[in-house]
Amino acid sequence: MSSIWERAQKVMPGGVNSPVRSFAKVGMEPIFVESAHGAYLTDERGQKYLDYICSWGPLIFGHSYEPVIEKVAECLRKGTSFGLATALEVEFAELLTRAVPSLEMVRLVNSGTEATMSAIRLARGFTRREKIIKFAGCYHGHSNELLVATGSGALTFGSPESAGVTSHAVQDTLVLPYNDRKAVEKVFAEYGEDIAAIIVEPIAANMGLVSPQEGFLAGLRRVTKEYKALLIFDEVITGFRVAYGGAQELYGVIPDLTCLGKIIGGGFPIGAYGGRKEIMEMISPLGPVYQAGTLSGNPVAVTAGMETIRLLKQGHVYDQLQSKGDYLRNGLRQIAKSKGVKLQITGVGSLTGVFFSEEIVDCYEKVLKASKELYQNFFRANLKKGILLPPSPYETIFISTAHTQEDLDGTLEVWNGVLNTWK
Ligand code: HOZ
Repeated sequence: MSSIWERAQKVMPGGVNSPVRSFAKVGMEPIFVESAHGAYLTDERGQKYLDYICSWGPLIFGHSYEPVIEKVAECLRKGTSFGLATALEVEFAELLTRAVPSLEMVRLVNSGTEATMSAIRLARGFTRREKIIKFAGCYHGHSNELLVATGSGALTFGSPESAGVTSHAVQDTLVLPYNDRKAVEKVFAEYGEDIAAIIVEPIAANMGLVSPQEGFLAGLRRVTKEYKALLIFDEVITGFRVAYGGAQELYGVIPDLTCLGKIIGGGFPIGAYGGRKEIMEMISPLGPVYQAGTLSGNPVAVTAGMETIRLLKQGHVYDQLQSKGDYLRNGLRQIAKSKGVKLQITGVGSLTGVFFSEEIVDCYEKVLKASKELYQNFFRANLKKGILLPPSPYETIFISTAHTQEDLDGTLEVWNGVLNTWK
């Protein structure tokens, strides 16, 4: 009988259902997960790993979190999809609009890609303009117009511009360097009246982790207001991750539209976009911007998301995650310094980036200059010791509340050993 990996390659492109799950770039077979609990994954061979991928962000409380699972189990018995409205969705929309400063109204969809794609259409419909600005290295899902100079899997596999995307589809997408306010102002001075929106990850988390420089987000807010363009925050990763109200709460910059996903589904497929009422009322059935979905707002994802968000509101989750993140980053910084390894460690709260580079990494260009090969070595050495990092430097390391002090200390011990024999 052939191995799962052999079977997978015969029936799925690259043996996976999303490129980031492939370990091809690190010269390995993917991990086929059998089960996961808390901060740990077990693969089909029975090998256990401390997981720093956390499903790429949704699992802020770790895997199979009992309070969420219980609510979902209750919900399943009542039906899994109706294709009709529910009181549950209303309650969830109320919860989201109370939590995220920019949301007056919200529309649920099924993924982050759908959320960003729909927000762009809405911005164009509302402003009656066609051009959009995105930043190099930001990844907003895989819709045609946003698949330009992207990070994440597209960059890992060497296709930041995808085949199959027509030049027509991206002719109105202007790509600028992240953290470069001047470049934004210049483009607005030239095309300001034609620009519908800027879409940005307020903390870029798909090219490793790159934080916004002081004043960058506020600058985007100012220039979009001046030219009556919309500012869209893609908070699919940062929403409910870096603060209860997302990066917009953390930095005090309120966009016109916000895209959400990941955490708001509590481990189930979901997405959402929302913002000012006058903009959201452009969406069908109220307005002329069409967008729809059979499974949108399905009770299972909504139940898991609602319980997750309720639990996030209680307790001191964000303080806890911030200290865990700082502990890991500071620990690694000290280890690297003591061994003379040139590392840049970036991070906000439970999001961390590791770049093998001598210079500060604050934009796509510098991300590309950091050593991909050294990161890949680091990944492989960690995996051998049971620590699962993202298999690409163009992704982010995630911590959940399930990562214990013991887990973090164990990780630092491994990093100390790995960097001991470095060079
Ligand atoms: N944003 C996620 C990784 N950067 C997406 C996960 C995926 O592409 O499968």
